[in-house]
Amino acid sequence: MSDQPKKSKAAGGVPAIIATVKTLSEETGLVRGVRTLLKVNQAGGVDCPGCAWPEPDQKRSHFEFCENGAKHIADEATTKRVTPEFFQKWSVAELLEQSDQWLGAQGRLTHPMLLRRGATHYEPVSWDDAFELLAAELNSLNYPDQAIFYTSGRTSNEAAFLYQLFVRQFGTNNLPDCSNMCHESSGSALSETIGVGKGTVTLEDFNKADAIFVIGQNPGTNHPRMLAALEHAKRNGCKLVHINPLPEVGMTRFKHPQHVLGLLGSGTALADLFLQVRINGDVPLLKGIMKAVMAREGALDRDFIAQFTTGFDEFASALRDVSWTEIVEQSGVSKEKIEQAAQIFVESERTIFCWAMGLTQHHNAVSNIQEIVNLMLLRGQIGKPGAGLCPVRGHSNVQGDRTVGIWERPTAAFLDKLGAEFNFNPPRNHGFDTVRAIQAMHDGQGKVFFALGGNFLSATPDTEFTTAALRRCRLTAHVSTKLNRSHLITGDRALILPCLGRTEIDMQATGAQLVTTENSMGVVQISRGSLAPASTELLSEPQIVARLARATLEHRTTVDWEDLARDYDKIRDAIERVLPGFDDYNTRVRQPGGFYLPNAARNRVFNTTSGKAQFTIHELPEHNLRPDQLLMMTIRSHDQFNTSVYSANDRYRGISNGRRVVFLNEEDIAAVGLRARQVVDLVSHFEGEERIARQFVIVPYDIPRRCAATYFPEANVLVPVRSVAAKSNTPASKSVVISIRPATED
Ligand SMILES: Nc1nc2c(c(=O)[nH]1)N[C@H]1C(S)=C(S)[C@@H](COP(=O)(O)OP(=O)(O)OC[C@H]3O[C@@H](n4cnc5c(=O)[nH]c(N)nc54)[C@H](O)[C@@H]3O)O[C@H]1N2
Ligand SMILES: Nc1nc2c(c(=O)[nH]1)N[C@H]1C(S)=C(S)[C@@H](COP(=O)(O)OP(=O)(O)OC[C@H]3O[C@@H](n4cnc5c(=O)[nH]c(N)nc54)[C@H](O)[C@@H]3O)O[C@H]1N2
Ligand SMILES: [Mo]
Repeated sequence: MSDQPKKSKAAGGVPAIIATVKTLSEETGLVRGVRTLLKVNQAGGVDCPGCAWPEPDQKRSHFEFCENGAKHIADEATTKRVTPEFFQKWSVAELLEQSDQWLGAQGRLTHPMLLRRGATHYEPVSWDDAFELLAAELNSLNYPDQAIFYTSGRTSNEAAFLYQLFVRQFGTNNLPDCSNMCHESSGSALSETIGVGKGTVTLEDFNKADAIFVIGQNPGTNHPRMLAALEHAKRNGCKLVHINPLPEVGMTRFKHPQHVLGLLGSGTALADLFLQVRINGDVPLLKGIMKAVMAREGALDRDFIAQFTTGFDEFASALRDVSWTEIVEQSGVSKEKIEQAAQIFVESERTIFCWAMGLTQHHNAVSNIQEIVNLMLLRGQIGKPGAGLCPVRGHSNVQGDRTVGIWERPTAAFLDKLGAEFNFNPPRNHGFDTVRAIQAMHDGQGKVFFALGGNFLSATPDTEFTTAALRRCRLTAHVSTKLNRSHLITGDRALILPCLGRTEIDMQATGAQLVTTENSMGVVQISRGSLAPASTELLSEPQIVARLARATLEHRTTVDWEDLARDYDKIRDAIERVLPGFDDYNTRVRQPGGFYLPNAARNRVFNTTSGKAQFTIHELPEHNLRPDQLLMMTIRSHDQFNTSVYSANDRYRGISNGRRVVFLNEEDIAAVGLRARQVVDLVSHFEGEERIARQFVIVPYDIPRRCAATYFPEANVLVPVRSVAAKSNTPASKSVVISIRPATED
């Protein structure tokens, strides 16, 4: 224990408040900062650009934000600027030497910039010339599928809908998005088993639940407002179970920042039971819980199983064949603890299961989630108040983007409606997802890469492979708010197209516009910025898409792009005509709190192939680690938003001034003959290939044997592009096989 870092005792509380005020005052000047924050997540205000956790339908506290939401807002509302002079001073090669943190800290992008073929520096370019250049490159392709159009999940419904319309009028379904690396596994798992690719609970259900399981998720850092919902549930007598390789601080101790004055105690111990599962030990663990549940008299909801499900008998018989020895050995959790979890599950009439990246980024990620579905079906815990499935989404509008058509595998029904509304024939072939897009660029099939937000290079796996892929493109173009590494690893030519952020006033010819987003629980709501734009040159995302579409498609298009981009109400009218559930979109979204999209599974209507909820059978995962190998997960620190790194600290885990760290169990450190704080190289192993990440510092930590943790994106070089989840094709960035060597210079 002695060598382990000193962790923070409680998440939230006074240190969180101090950190909030500090971040905001440093970045934006205190007055502008607080004014922005007071509008965050208020009805009609700005939707926090951080996570997708919902706001209460009624009774919003005046502070519906969190320490980390404040950092994300400050990151966007900063008063620092990246101007043409900045690019004149710094060559691309010099910028590449800088850290992600440094790049992000330079401020907001102010002007469209062009990197010419062979040039060392970006130079300013007019918007018209930028669109002309893009149009010329796109129109010179042999066929539309040579272009790739990526989206990150901050894009509004309006921008996303226009974007997919443009891309499909251009002639391709190559619409990879960050979701492919995020909750795609949840979507695949749930569509197959319950007929809807989304969760089935609302925030109100959290107030009614008797038990909430949080598995493979670190809400204290990534969804801090969720802790308030958990604390509230707990006060109502709800039991909380936390399943994670790490004892994440938010789940073990939490102080509600809004109760700051009453905060002299040590905070609430949120989790009643903590199961310290091994990395990727969840399938065996869930099978264990199900075995224990099945063994308890009267535990099954036989009526529900008979009326609403199919496949139970085969499922039950396969489960009987799995032994407790395998379960305990592979999950790393004792039978006694598994029995305790089963007891909580059986005693609860209303249970919610929450999960995030700890389950979705493994080879068998879809199995992980389908085992949760199996467990919940056993007791009819889907489609009733206080119970259900809750994949906790990441980016604030990643769910909405998918709803309005950002998908490389669109349904025929959607394409039919889109084609009918805009009088064209959308392409029917499925397009590239993120991993296939990287491979296509690498082998020369993808030639133009366009990104609406995000940081493709740093977010994707196999950094060196992806670098080579992007460098083979003729043109790479990014619509962005902040400078990032994807602007520096470019095709023959590159464009940076700076856009408005969500906190800013979006003024168009018909007046100030609002945009809409869909949160993790299917609520569509307004977001309206209130700050003056970071530069007068910025365009809104819908404007950028509309002008790109006009320049590229000219008179080949059936869409009045200018009309849509000058009045977003008209975009919403079109969405309403194309998609179910958006009736009276413009009216209903303006009501306080917005509106819920319909969700059949919530009403026990299961639109699967059989018309019933499906039990499924899954094998135990196999790892076959060599004695010197470990299974590594890549996770987020408390001071980053995905690839935007705010500082090198991770307060809740006791880390300061370093991100190139590898968390290891003390016994493993000794077993491989290394010591705490030693500098090492990490080597990943996949199908005979090795990848190396150099100069990581060993941190002894409370983590199961044979497991390791590093930070994303520093460790992405180790994640092989071909190492993906079955069905969802999501990179298995939480199941990386590594070995560790004393550091060498390269
Ligand atoms: N502040 C902040 N907020 C964010 C983000 C951010 O970067 N910063 N990112 C946003 C986005 S896009 C997303 S998707 C979400 C991500 O939210 P999370 O999914 O919470 O993010 P990760 O840090 O990837 O954490 C995964 C958690 O799963 C655990 N875990 C890893 N492997 C396993 C496993 O095999 N089994 C189990 N049971 N647990 C495992 C890890 O220990 C960790 O606690 O957060 C969103 N919100
Ligand atoms: N190894 C590993 N890899 C991972 C993960 C992991 O856990 N481990 N997690 C994966 C997950 S869950 C996700 S979601 C992806 C994230 O992948 P991305 O969404 O591609 O990455 P972000 O870091 O969120 O993107 C940050 C950039 O978005 C731009 N930006 C910010 N706001 C706006 C805006 O309003 N408009 C526009 N146009 N641009 C904006 C800024 O320029 C900023 O630099 O990474 C994935 N990669
Ligand atoms: Mo995500």
